[in-house]
Amino acid sequence: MVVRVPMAMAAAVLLVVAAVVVVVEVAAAATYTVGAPAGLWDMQTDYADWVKSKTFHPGDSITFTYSPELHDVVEVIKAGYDACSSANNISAFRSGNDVVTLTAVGTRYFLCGLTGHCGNGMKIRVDVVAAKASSAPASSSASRAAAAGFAIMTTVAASLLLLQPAAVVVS
Ligand SMILES: *[C@@H]1O[C@H](CO)[C@@H](O)[C@H](O)[C@H]1NC(C)=O
Ligand SMILES: [Cu+2]
Repeated sequence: MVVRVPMAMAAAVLLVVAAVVVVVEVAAAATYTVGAPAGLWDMQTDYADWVKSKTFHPGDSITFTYSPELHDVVEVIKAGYDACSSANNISAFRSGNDVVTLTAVGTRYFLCGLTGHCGNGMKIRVDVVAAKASSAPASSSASRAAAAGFAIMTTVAASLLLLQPAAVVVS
């Protein structure tokens, strides 16, 4: 079978493929509301249990949602987390809707600075792992691999078209 494809069309196909690959990458960044859907940033939620079902990657973000009259959010280092101390904190939030971006690989620690709350379990440890080394769902990895493979195949095909614009034997 012989197909004639103008160079402009080959270029358009390349652009579309590039756009699809970009969309797939952007869609990979996730936003999580801490404790949701069963809870929020409160005194009831088991945060160790909440993080267990999730894999956080650089670029993802977590949102602490709570009443500022009842709680706050303090980011601390491991020592502060272990001791429930916000004395040497990294940062503190109290808007009631605090968005924290997990910018890099590593472990982040947050607690509620109100007296007794951290001791009652209101603290969370978030492990941020590299996207490639993750246990991401197979479908997500597979679709990314498929998109990449498709982009490579299309690039090769388009290159052939550019070298030989008259006609290309497709099969
Ligand atoms: C965070 O640490 C600073 C000192 O670096 C302290 O003044 C502040 O009270 C702390 N914030 C909280 C909420 O504990
Ligand atoms: Cu609290």
